[in-house]
Amino acid sequence: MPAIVLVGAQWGDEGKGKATDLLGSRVDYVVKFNGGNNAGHTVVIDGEKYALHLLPSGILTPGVTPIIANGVVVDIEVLFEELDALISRGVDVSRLKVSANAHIITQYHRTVDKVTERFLGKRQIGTTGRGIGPTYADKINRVGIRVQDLFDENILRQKVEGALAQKNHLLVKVYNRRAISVDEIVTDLLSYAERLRPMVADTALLLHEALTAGKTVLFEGGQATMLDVDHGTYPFVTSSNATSGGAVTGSGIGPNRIDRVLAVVKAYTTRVGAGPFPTELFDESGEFLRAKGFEFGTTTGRPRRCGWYDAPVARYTARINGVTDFVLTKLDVLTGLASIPVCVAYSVDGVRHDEVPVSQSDFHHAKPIFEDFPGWTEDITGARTFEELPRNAQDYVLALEKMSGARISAIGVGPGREAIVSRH
Ligand code: 2SA
Ligand code: GDP
Ligand code: MG
Repeated sequence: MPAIVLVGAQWGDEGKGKATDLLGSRVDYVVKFNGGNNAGHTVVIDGEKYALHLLPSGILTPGVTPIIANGVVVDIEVLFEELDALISRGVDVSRLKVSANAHIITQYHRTVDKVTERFLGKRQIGTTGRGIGPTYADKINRVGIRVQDLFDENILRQKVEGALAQKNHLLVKVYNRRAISVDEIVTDLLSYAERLRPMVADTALLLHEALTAGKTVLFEGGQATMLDVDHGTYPFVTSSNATSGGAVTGSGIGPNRIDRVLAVVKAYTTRVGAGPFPTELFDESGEFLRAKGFEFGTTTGRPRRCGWYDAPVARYTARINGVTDFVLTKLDVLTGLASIPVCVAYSVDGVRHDEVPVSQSDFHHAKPIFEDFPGWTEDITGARTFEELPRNAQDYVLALEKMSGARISAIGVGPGREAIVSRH
């Protein structure tokens, strides 16, 4: 399997970090192709917990070359902080490559992210406040700063001037904030240039050469399908393409290079931030999932909204991404429930919808139609084969597989690296 894309199937935090880490020993390159330090991936190795934001999870696997590709937005200060934290824990980070075409998150992007959210009031997106949206907006508006700009002070200054002309107008006139100085930004960015220089590469060329040489490359999606700017619950989305298509534009490989598309899906659903979420629970079942699944944001610590599994969302994900396999995570969290509801379709104003409705207003008003499955009480964290799972857990997995449109090839039964059931 030379090129594998791994994406989130729901609204994020499905356990992509752990899935990537698991595949790590079988791959040569791990590529982050979208998003930035809004991501939060937790990987537990031998009881030690690693929380990664900007760096690809593959950085934890010895021998793997981690790549931050062109589709990523990079906060360089955060990049160095994360690298230093890993270095101090003995992780070899020397292979990391960063695309010369990746866009840079600056102080003004973070400021604009926060003031915009405040300004939106009740219509807030609930962003992570890391400057992600404003940096992608500048990219599309053609006033972004790219990694390669750090190595030419004249160009950098011109670009920062261009970007700040608009930003300062907005900050001063609309948001009543102080103007940001060009010098301040240029000096800050230049201070990172020398340390960054050896990591900077033409990563599209590097990946082309790697794939041509038969190397295995894993493209690790940040956020998830329902947060994708085109296919998610717009405007309650992130500002990048978190779906498998993003792996192509976000890294510079051709679509025909992709062999497998894995989607990581939780055995229930969570969401951070605002936006529609039909199966959301507001009762003690939601509390149960939050407490037992430890559903708090890795980046911001925010409590995650929790709900039951949504099969139409999984089917939508299978279709939009061309999913070949699902990795089902956190099945262990459901242990102890007498019965487990699964959303099989929606009712919108009394009309049944078997698929995710294209109209956002319909999705906002969608009421889940549930089917109940019997639960189990046995501890499943030690199971390593499908047969070792209790019958009701097996039946739950098989039912999800049937409804979700692709094979479930692996099942997470605990946070640790080893807590996985493979189905070949
Ligand atoms: P942004 O900051 O512009 O990308 O926010 C836009 C929306 O995207 C959601 N979003 C996320 N949802 C789940 N997990 C994310 N990463 C962190 C984690 C989140 C955290 O892994 O736990 O720590 O809070 C993530 N990143 C962005 C966000 O909630 C907005 O709805
Ligand atoms: P990501 O953003 O998709 O990488 O996911 P996060 O790391 O933000 O959130 C997933 C959380 O679930 C992490 O704390 C993982 O350690 C944990 N996790 C992953 N797989 C499993 C599993 O199968 N069972 C349990 N109990 N926890 C898991
Ligand atoms: Mg996460």
